[in-house]
Amino acid sequence: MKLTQAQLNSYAKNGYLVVENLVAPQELQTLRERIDEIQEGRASAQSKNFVTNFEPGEGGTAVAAKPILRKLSSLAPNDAFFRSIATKAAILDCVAQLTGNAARILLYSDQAFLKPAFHGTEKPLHQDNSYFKVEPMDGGVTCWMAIDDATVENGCMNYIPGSHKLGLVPHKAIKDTPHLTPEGTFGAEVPVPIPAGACIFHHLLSLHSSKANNSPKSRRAWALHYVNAAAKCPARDYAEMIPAR
Ligand SMILES: O=C(O)CCC(=O)C(=O)O
Repeated sequence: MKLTQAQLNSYAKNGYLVVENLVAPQELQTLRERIDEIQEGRASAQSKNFVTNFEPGEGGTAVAAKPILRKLSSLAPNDAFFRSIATKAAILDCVAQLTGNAARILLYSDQAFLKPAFHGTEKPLHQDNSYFKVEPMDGGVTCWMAIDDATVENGCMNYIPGSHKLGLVPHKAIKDTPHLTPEGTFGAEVPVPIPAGACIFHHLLSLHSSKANNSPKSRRAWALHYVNAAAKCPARDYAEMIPAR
């Protein structure tokens, strides 16, 4: 899949790019079923080494029926189906073109961000590279995949267009949370609603956030973090080299 010059220009200008129809309806259905299976602690899911984080106040250190799963990490290295989606040719094509057209790509982390109906706290404004420390910073990209329609009401992504040109801005830890956020004002956040099956590719320096889901609709998404093989990525969770296309 070849991105058009207009798409490449838009990514260079804004620091993010929406590409629709990258995941087929049947694949989306299986993604939803697999996430439900993990959330509900069914046997086949429990044997896998997925990393789970629960909503604050909901409690729980193991996958259980009641606690609200906020984040689920390391799906691709632990499950062949998730890996097959993370290595879809059309996605890798986009990653390669947005990170310098390297012959090989590294998938170094993946995180499903789950906001069930009426649940899901906000993810404060941040740049991904405040966590990942990839060098060079444009050698990597995040692919944020909508598993449900992501709308303003259920907590879609928000971006500050052009903020990837600011460089890495200092981030501070938010007390009693796992989150980092920068101090100061950086311009208006623009909501970017996308339909299920679409992905937003964002630069590791793009400032972005998502708001709480106060709606009756679920908002499940999967963030896939890639670098080209030449980039250094000290904070990676795992390393899976995959040929770029
Ligand atoms: O999905 C969300 O709510 C936040 C995701 C995010 O911040 C990211 O993918 O970097």
